[in-house]
Amino acid sequence: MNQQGGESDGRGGVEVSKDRNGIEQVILRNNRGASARVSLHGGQVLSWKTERGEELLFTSSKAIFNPPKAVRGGIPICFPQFGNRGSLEQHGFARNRMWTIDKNPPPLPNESNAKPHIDLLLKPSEDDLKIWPHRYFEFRLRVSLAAEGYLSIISRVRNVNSKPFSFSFAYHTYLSISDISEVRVEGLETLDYLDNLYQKERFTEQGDALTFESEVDRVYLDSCNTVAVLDHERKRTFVIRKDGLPDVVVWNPWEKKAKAVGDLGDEEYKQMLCVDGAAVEKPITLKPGEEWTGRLELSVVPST
Ligand code: TA6
Repeated sequence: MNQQGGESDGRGGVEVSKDRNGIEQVILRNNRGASARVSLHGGQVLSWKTERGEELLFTSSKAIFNPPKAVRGGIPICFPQFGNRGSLEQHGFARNRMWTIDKNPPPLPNESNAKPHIDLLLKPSEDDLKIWPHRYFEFRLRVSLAAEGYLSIISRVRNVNSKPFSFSFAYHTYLSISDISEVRVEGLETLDYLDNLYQKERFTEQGDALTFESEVDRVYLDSCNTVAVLDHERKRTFVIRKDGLPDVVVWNPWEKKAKAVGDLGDEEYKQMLCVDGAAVEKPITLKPGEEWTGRLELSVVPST
């Protein structure tokens, strides 16, 4: 068993390598052959595969793998700001920074170290403190892969010794789907949502599952902690479980917006859907010494 929970049979485990730009990335494998890949750039999960090697996350064919821009796909971390309301760049700076491997993280309660996992750490640079002053934070990220193949991401943000500060957050999760017309989302029925297409005006979702016929860019508020994304054609359902993340962002750019997004193929809106565990409407406030934990667990199950 190596220090990050690698398994003895040599197939499961943790491997540190570099991508084509020399950026370090970590590959997690479980004993059944499932895998996940995390880049130290942005702490971004870039891949999550089943034991049959099937990719479950979307990555644009036009993705740019050159820092500081975040790769279009996988699970970029939006921190300390979700969206473009605020003084920071869209979705904050964490996804555009180099993280480090945290070799001696504080213990995580209720989290087994036996699973292949990696711990990453982000602290504010001098430049970060210029654009987000007096916020001395430590952001610890744990990505792990369970024996059953589900992916777990745990964020811990601690106010080290600053005055109280607030932030918004999202795991910007690009799910790979067969076709946007074949997909529905369950678990958001009857919730209120802020609609980005109508200046974040508040609406209420009707009573049945969410399906897609045009651009959707919404923040569903105070959702329950489980949301399901059913892909009828692939006969599989993504199950998204979250904790510490009251909101759910749902985004599909549809045809017109997809053409306007330079690092997204014109037709690729059909193969992706973002369903993000998030904390947007009510930013999280931390007093000195306080720590927030946001957990996300993604699994995929067969469904008719
Ligand atoms: O709601 C998700 C969203 O804020 C959309 O408005 C769209 O901008 C998307 O994020 C992608 O943002 P990005 O900065 O990654 O291009």
